[in-house]
Amino acid sequence: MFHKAGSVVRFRLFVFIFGNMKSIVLATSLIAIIRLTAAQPAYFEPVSFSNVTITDPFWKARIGIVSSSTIPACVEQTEIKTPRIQNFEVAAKLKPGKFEGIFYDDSDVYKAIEAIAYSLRNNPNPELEARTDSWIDKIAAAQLPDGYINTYYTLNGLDKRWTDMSMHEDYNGGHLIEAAIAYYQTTGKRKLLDVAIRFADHFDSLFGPGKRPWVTGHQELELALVKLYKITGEQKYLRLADWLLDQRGRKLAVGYTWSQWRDTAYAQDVVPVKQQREITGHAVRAMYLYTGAADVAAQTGDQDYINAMKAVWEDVVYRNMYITGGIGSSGRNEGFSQDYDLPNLQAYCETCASVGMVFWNLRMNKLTGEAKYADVLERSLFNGAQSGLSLSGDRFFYGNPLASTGTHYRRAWFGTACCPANIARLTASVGDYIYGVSQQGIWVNQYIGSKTSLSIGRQNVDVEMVSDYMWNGKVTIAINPSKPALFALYLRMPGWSVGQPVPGDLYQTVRSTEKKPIIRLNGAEPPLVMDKGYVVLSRKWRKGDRIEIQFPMDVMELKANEQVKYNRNRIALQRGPLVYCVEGADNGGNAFHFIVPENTVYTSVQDSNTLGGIVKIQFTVPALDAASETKVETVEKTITAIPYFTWCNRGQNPMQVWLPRKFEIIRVNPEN
Ligand code: FUB
Ligand code: ZN
Repeated sequence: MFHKAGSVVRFRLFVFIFGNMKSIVLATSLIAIIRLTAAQPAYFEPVSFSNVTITDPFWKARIGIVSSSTIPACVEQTEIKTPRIQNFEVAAKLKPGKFEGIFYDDSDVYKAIEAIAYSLRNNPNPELEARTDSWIDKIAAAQLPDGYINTYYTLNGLDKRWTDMSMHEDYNGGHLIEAAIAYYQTTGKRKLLDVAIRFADHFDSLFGPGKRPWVTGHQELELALVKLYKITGEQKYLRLADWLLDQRGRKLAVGYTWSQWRDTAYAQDVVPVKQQREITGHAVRAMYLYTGAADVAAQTGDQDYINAMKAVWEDVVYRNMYITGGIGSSGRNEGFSQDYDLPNLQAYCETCASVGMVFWNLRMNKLTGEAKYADVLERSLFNGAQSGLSLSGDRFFYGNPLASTGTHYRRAWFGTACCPANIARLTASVGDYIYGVSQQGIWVNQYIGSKTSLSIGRQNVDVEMVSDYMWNGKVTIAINPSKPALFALYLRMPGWSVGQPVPGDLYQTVRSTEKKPIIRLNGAEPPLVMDKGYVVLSRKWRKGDRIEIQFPMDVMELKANEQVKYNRNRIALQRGPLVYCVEGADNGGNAFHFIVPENTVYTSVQDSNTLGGIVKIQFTVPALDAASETKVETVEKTITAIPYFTWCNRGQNPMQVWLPRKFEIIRVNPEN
């Protein structure tokens, strides 16, 4: 299986070999190049959102809200309410002034442009495009002749540039590259892409083998360079990404300072990436690092990266992930602390970290062909990440705790504003996560209603998925090849639908269902072959073939591993892919006044009038009679639970995900 970029590269290689076969030096470089392009180990290539039309009512509305509300909020904050664009104007000498804000603020401009690019593809908007063009003019004007671009250093002293790893010059540059590629792909305009290429070439001229050492202070450039390699076919960017990864943990980078966070575990810089087996430090840095490593591995086939990431992934999912798919429990380092240290009230769970989980798990899924990665992706996407964006689209969570006494609230913006544009770019491009394609067939990784048209070999296949998966577990997929064609359809069977919601033993079902997914092909139940968590339907497909799936939607009770002290004698509710919580707004202003005994009966209630239309879960259980938590006189009360991602859309409220079994632990402990 070869990627497009691989073909470009191979053509260049051909020209190179026959045009220049003169010296041993060239032959040596060729060996290095071949090593970087030979292996293409991915099981499938994800289908880009640009080839996927979302029809799913939930996700279509969500994408619409991003265009109509989130993007305007990002634009207003970026250009009008904060001096982020102004910094570029001042750096370009278009107006007088000084740098204002934080040294990584340029990245918010780039991330907003990336989100705008995806949004423009979903919802063309000439006015927004013109405004973005004007931003790009200012960015281009702020670039120095040598390709350097960073408004903080341009305005605060270029003599200090590239001396301090913690100052995000690399991170900002990575986001510039991602934005430039996205904008080019949507609009065909390459002004920003040329800025990004000049920046990458500038970086390449300074750092690399035989040049200066460097370790990215906030990983991001690695994954961006792989994207740049794919779009340009230029090997040097892939080599640079590989080299940057290889720099970590070697303490080679002498001659510059690390002004903040001298603790190298914070930046996953203790041991070389290929030897890493444990998750440490800052959660977003870690996610972007492993996403970049997976991207390099997908191009080079480097098994050492894959082995390292498999081990680190297990450390995340088996011991350090919240039931919501959120990660990074500690605000101290915005990241990981000890295994099983997963407090609820104090959970940090940055929105960007869940977004990063989605990025990384897609890569792991495609590298291994294993559904468990798409399971975790789904968990983070539907729960930990989506909770970061309000239903109105213009209010945001930075942290996503699993309990609140009512003090947590959604904000219009943040001083450090990484999360809003991150959740915007993820949501606008959610189509990236649905399908994969390989020579063998089509992979259905997420059950999000959509249409796409794929090529398998020389065969065109139209796919249409109608999905009520999220709320009622029902999915219909129509497969329409242009001519009858033999290939496999890989249907992910979500772990939650077959009794193992989360890989490993961090969370287990206390009460699940005996029911299994029901799959029908043209009305009959086909023989089912399972491979790595996928049902594989291999056959000659014909126009009009139709698959129907009904996933079991009984409410599941989950318990946490006993080592998670905060969740002892507590259960969490999950229905389909959604984790639920109890919020005061539905329960007389209280969320901490009841217990959930064993054998509680749950009823799922479709409610189109609440929170944009949800299925809520109701159950009648013993609750405290009075608001006073000292008076333990109980009555039966009907409690309503809502999907976790929808909480705090009706003002500040108490909320909890992990529900107590016993009255002794009913109070919320501030340490939790
Ligand atoms: O440092 C840039 C961004 O700010 C990180 O990704 C976030 O975690 C926040 O620290
Ligand atoms: Zn963030």
